[in-house]
Amino acid sequence: MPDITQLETELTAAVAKAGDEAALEAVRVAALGKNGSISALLKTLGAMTPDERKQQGPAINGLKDRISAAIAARRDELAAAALNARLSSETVDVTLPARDAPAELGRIHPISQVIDELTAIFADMGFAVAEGPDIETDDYNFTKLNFPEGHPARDMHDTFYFPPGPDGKRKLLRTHTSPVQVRTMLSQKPPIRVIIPGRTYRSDSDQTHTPMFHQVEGLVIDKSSHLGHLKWILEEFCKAFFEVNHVKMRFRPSFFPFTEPSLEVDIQCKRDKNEVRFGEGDDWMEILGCGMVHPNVLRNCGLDPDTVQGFAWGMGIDRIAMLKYGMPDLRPFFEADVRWLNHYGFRPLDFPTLAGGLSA
Ligand code: 2U9
Repeated sequence: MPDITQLETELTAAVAKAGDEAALEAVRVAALGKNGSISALLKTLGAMTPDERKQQGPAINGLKDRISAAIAARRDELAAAALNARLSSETVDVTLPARDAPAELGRIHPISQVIDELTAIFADMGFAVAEGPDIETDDYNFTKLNFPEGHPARDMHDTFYFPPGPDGKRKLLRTHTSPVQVRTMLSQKPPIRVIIPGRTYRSDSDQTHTPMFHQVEGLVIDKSSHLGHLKWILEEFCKAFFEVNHVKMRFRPSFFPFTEPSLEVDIQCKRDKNEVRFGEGDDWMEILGCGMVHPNVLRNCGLDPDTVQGFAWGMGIDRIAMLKYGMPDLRPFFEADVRWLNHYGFRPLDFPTLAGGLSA
């Protein structure tokens, strides 16, 4: 007769020793599987006399039940231990400092920031923002703006032209945002107060010029808008943009085909080694051009110069961004270097407003 007590002791010890689910399964198969030790004992019952079976049957079945129960209990224990190990390895340390959300990690390009800043300033004065296509017709970019045929700006060396279309006419990449003002005058009735920030293109590339650059132009058309209004607007703009209380500006006569009279505007500044400061000093820096819209331009855009008049101005966004934020070189603006952007870029949720501060 097999020693049931001995087998039970061995199996119970093996169950207790099983350190993981796989080892426990091996013990179960060795005891209760088809060829297991308890299954072998059960098979002996068939060859026994009824008396022997009466005695051995309950003993062997009792062993089977107790070992099955021990295996089930050990399985629960192992599962609980595995869960506890996982829970303790995956604990979250709630005392760690919070990491920036993805929306906080990106940076706004200085050009976008400056466009947002000047939009906020001019919106406060009642200006709307107008937009137009980068690809323009010769008519809107030059002819309607009073550029004579053969004007140097129309030259292939200065302007990017497309190959002629089916009508034989060549489109071009706008060389200034002025065609948007033409479109505005053709589609809206005065009074008009718009600014047009946008990309412009000229065939020019050196340390201070890139083939694509940014301009902002402004246009006011009304019954009696005059240079006094223009001067006030530009002074208010410069004070707000450069965040200073006073600016001195100097208006010099100049020439543009689309304005008459035309003026170039300098702003008082102080040059300190590599730094330029506005609102102080004895130096001057040219920052924009402006003038009264030429009567020919008004006529070309469907307006009567005897009943309406207005003024316009234009300036380079890249240049005023460099001046305001002390960026010495123009080229990195267009190099998409994330290290430069991390240094000079702006936090996305600090949107510039006049009330909240432009660049704070
Ligand atoms: C219309 C009528 C008049 C826009 C003007 C300037 C003077 C000017 C330059 C500044 C630096 C361009 O970025 S820059 O190279 N612009 O000096 N722009 S008046 O006058 C207009 C525009 C459109 C219909």
